[in-house]
Parts: sequence; structure tokens; C-alpha cells
Amino acid sequence: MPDTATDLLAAIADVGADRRRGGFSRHGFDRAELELREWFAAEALSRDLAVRTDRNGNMWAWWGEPGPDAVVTGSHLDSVPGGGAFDGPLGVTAALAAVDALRAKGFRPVRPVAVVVFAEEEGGRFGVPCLGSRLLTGAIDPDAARRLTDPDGVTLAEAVSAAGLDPARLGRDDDALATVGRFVELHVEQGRGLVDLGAPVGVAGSILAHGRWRFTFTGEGNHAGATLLGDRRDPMLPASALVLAARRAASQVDGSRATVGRLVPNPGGTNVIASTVDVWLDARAADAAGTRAVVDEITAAARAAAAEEGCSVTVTEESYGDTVHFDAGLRDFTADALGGAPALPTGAGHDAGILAAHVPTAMLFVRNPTGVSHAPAEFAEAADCAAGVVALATVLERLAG
Ligand code: HGY
Ligand code: MN
Ligand code: MN
Repeated sequence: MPDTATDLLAAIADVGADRRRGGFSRHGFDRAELELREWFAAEALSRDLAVRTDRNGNMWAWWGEPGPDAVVTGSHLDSVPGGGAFDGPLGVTAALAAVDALRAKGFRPVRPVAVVVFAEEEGGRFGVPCLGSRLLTGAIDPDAARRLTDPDGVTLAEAVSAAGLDPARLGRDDDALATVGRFVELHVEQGRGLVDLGAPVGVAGSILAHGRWRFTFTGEGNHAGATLLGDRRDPMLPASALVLAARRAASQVDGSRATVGRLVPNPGGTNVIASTVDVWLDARAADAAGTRAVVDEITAAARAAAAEEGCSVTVTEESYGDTVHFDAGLRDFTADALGGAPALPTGAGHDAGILAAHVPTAMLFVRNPTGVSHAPAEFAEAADCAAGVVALATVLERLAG
């Protein structure tokens, strides 16, 4: 009996387990993710899928000769810090299980089929989400990408070089892109839409516009006990004002979200007034205008708070992507193939959102009982994962048959 998607997830349940945070910390080209790459290559080879790693570190497992008009599925294996077990890996394991299911029924594709694993989808190490698919499609400047650094100061160029890739070759890969006829990504739902609809599987309609902005507040490092309040220029104050402004600004734009999940004081001593504080803002809305309005409001509040405390502030847009509307034809074809699966919007970004600008792209969602994601509690029932595999196999058979 071939492994189910859930069995395959169980096989990697120890890789990158984060004892301190809980959940998993698996980031682009780090030890845990490299171990997952080896696991994926072995699983693919055991299915006689030919594995190739492209110039940007994305892995492609081919059923048939790589060629134009391929039907590509897959997702990512990296996680957010302390992330769940399903976000990314479920799309990869379901793709492998779907290949098994199609083979078991004697299906022979007339188009090439590939299972892809995109690099650094979460941006958990180098800060830019969907880095592998952005590089593949030319959605990020390769020189800027090479200079991206992780929290330890390691550049992407150094990391990919250590992983056996040539950093000079990072960048748009027209040859790889030309093989993709359609892309279908299966993903655990990050929300409760399917729970509320009582459906195990759905399709994606759209992705919110979203981006990331880095604010650096600079004040004066000093002694927590010896420095009078009137003599302080404490960057923690405008940083705190930004956190509160994020919630306030987002509450004023319907359907938008603004989050600060990462705030790093330097040097970070308990009895030390910080000299600088870095704050990363994640902002999302139904469209570009909404996202910009939220970010502008937050930026104005941050600048005012910095001035009041005698601090300076710099703002850098680290990534941005407009609203994604998935190909209506492929969305409806997929929904129909599944007997009328519901179409859902999502606030979560995906590599499918990047590919959608280049090839007809669709997403399948698998029910998440709590809707929780980017946290150890993220979950999907085995029966719903199995329903997702059946759905994906059905869609792949229709597209590649
Ligand atoms: O951040 C996101 O929406 C995705 O999980 N990378
Ligand atoms: Mn994610
Ligand atoms: Mn994901």
C-alpha cells in the first residue's frame, strides 16, 4: 500500500523540529531544509521521477521528459520560524501521493508531469517570500537577491554556493519557465472557510495584495538606570507606536491586515536603552490602494513618534505583490473536476501567486479544522488530506491525460 500524504508527512516529522519555539523551523538552504531536499529527492527517485534542481534552487521531479506544456504541481518545504507541519509540505507530499495513485490505476500522462519544491517560500531566512519562484520568474532582481542576508549576516549568494549552486546564475530561468503549461498547488487552508462550508477541499479564487516593510529606528544607546527620562532617545518608543498603529490603521481599511511579528532591539540588553530597533511590518489588503493606505498611515505614525522621541527612522520596502486573481478558466475547470468545489479567497501568499502572472495557475485547499497556520497547532485531518490527494490526482489526470 503506497504511503498516504499523511504517512509522508510523518516521515519528516523530526526534521527541523524546533524544541524552543515548538513546531518547525526549516529555512531556505539551512540544515533542516537541505535534509528535506535530500528526503524529497529520495522519494522522487523511488518513484522513477527524474530530479533536477534549477539555477535558483527549486527542485523539479519529472514524470516524463521535461518539456513544454507540462502539468506542474508541488509547493514548498521551508517553514516560518516555529511553523506548522502542513504549510508547504502537505502540497509536496500530496503531489507524490497523487502520482502514486495515478500510477496505481495505470494512468499514463500524455503531457509531462512535474512535482516542484520551491525554495524559501516563507522568506524565513532571507526576508523575501516566494524567493525561489520570484527568482525563477524574474520578479526579483538577482543582484539584490544575491545581497540578501540572513540574521547571521550570511548572504543568499553564500548560502546557495554552500548548497552547491552557482550564485552568478541566480535569476529568471526562461528554459524552466517554458516547460510549465499549468501549475496546480495543493495547500492546507490557512483559515476556516472550508470548515464553515463543511467541505474537505476547495479551490482558490484570489490572494490579497501584500508586502513587507522594514523600519529601523535609531536613538541613543545608554544605561537603563543612570539615564534620566528627559535625556533619553529611546527607539523602543516609536517602535511600540508602530505596533499599535498597525492594528489601528488596518482596522480602518475593510478586510486589511497589518502585523508586526518581528521586532529586534540592538543590542537587546535588559538594562540597556536600545540604540536601534528594527521592526518588520507585514501588511495586506484587497488591493494595492488599500495596502498602500494602511502602510502610509502606519509610516506617518512611526515618523511622528520617532520625531517626538528624538529618534530617526528609515523605511525600506522589502517585498510587495499585487492582488492575485487565479485564472478563471482553470479555477472553474478544477472546481468542476471536483464536482463543484467551493472557491475561496485567501490572505496567505503562495508560489502559485507568483506563477499566476506567467502560466494558468490554480490552487486546491484542504480543510484546516481550526484555521490556524504559521503556528505549531496547524492541522489537517488525515481523511481531508486523503480527499485532497484524490482531488489533486483527479485534476492532474484531467490536465495531463
Ligand atoms: O506569508 C504568507 O502569506 C505565506 O505563508 N508565505
Ligand atoms: Mn506560509
Ligand atoms: Mn505555504
